[in-house]
Amino acid sequence: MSSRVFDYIAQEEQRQQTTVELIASENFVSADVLRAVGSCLTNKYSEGYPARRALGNQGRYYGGCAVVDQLEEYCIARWKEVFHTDYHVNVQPHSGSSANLAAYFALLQPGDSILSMSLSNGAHLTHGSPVNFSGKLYDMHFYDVDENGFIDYDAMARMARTLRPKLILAGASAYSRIIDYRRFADAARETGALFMVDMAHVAGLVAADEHPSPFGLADVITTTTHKTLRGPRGGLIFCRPELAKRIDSAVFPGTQGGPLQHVIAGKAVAAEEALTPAFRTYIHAVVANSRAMADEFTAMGYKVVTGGTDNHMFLLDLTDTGLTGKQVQEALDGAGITLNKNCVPGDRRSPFQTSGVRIGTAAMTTRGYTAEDFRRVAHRIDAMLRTLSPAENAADKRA
Ligand code: DSN
Repeated sequence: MSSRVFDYIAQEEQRQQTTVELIASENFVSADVLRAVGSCLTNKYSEGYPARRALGNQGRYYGGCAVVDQLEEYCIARWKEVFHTDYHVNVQPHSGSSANLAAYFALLQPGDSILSMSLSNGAHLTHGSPVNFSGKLYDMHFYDVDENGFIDYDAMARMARTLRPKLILAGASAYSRIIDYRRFADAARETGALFMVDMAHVAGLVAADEHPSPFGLADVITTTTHKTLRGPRGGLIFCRPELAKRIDSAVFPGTQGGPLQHVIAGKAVAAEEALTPAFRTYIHAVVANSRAMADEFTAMGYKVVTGGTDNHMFLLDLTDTGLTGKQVQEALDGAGITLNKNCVPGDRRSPFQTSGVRIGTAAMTTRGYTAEDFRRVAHRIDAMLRTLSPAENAADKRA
């Protein structure tokens, strides 16, 4: 037995239990999710899919899959229920990035054009970063936010008309407002593009009806399961039934081998939990807490990007303070408050420094924090920021 490894786990458990966790993409799973992910299912190989004649798949490539076949079907059925959808569901992606890779692989050829949100203003690495497979394999074009930080839907639609992209992508890692999926769907329909949504950040809100749903509008929807959905680290893909075979083939054998049945079990538990009234209450509190904290910062004179939030997170724009996001992240780390630096719209500092920080309420709401607790943390952050001196020439530094 490796006491070293279990020491590290104990240390991390202690860190998680004693810090204020404000990273917008993190959460704390239930004991049942942990139990499923730590189960004997990790021992099982099950390349392929539970045999379904309707999809023309051949079943598994290994024996002994009778139980995991039922488990995977059960997981699929629960996620359909969570999102009230008859879209096809693939529960095998190992992560959100794997889900996006498979979705592109299913729908596009290398060199095809994608219209996606600009990376510096809130999109994810897999939405076309030049250092990511998405930016290397596809012809990426980016729509942006307006001067107030809101998605510029008119400009996006104009770009779609000019570019006629093969795919329009909606979704973000650092956008605090409702995303109007209908505007994207209209642009896609008008220009003959496929429409894909990466709802990783807001999936829990969609499940609890706190954010408009992309189902019925998008051709393909990807998500992670570990953010606001509060499940294990992993991905899911939903698609219109006519795309099912392409999506399944793109996941396996296209981009992955054996699925992680222990994680699929954790995803199934998370879906069961997302179906409970308690989950709706939780997500409602996440959004209310995010609003309360953003409003408290505004009241203290800070600039919140877009002036507020509709979801589980917001961006604090530190440009006027002269502080960098990196400086603030590091100082708060030392004070037991965990968040991450983030570019803000029009940021003149590098992504290594940034002029902002991203703050999320999903994890600490799970821990039982109320709006008053989040206001108190806002004041602790303010007190810490007052002790820092503005960085000089931070725009040029690489750290
Ligand atoms: N890296 C994640 C985030 O922090 O938003 C997205 O996958």
